[in-house]
Amino acid sequence: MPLTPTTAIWMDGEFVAWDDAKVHVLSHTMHYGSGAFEGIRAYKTSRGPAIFRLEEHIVRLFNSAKIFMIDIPFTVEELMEATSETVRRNDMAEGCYIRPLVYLGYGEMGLNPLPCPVNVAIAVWPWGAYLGEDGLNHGINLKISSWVRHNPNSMPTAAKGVGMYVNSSLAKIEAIKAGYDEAVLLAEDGQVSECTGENLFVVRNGVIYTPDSSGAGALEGITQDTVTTIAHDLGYEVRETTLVRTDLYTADEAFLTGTAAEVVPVRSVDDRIVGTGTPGPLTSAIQQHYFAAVRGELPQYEHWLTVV
Ligand code: PPE
Repeated sequence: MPLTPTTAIWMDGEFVAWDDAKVHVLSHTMHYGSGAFEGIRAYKTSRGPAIFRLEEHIVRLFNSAKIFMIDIPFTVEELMEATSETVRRNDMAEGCYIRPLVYLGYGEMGLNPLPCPVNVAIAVWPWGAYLGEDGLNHGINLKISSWVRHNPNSMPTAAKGVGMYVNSSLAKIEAIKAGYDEAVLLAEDGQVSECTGENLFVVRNGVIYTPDSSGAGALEGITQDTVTTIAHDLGYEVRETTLVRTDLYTADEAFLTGTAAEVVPVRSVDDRIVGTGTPGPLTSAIQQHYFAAVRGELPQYEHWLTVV
């Protein structure tokens, strides 16, 4: 998806014009991949643009950095304020995607990241349906990847680490080249983990299941948590469990969740049509409530919004 530039990017406490937001080619993260990032969305609400679950995202950024022993030279409060300020400064009245990035900058080479300068940037841009409008409305086609999700002892799967996404990109390439929309990654033991940038849910006999975050190396998704809360509030049972690939083939419904992707129905997995091949009733109800929640239309979820 081509990027639509906005006006200013926050870099280490100052706003820099979009075209001038550059780093040196010898920045450490460019070579070795240590770094952490977040993906957040702001939505248009009746009270102006509001950032969805800002604090949870910034706290996860700090936890990711901690795992990599990167000391962020700002506080959680400072980065929350900087994020709000970036949305305000760029006039994102219609909402936007927000990308905070913690990276190791210029000045040191070699594998020891500890002496490196730590830089932080926050950029915003308008981003439509991540997996396409058609996918959002009618469902997407998934392929189980031949690439295996990280083992938690080779990569810290609880972290949203920059270099870790090479695994996701390889799986994405494979799926797209084979004519699918998105890949499902399995753990080494065959457990369903997640998609390249989304968590997975399946529905069977009215019960909703999602892989538990500890088992299969999936990121603990904030949208996964949002959707679990919404599903409970709608009276549905949600169980964290172990899933294998055939659970996806035979599910009544399946859907993906992520900040960028939002809530996306699954049409098929490895060419097996899921359910009727159209978004199922639970998927549709949850998707509808998710969009109402992020747009500030449901008072019970107001506490998740930070109006900028
Ligand atoms: N798993 C992975 C691997 C992942 O990257 C994401 C977010 C999720 C699950 C869902 O997490 P959450 O956003 O907290 O519900 N993926 C981000 C990156 C997208 C990108 O292309 O970059 C996102 O959705 O912002």
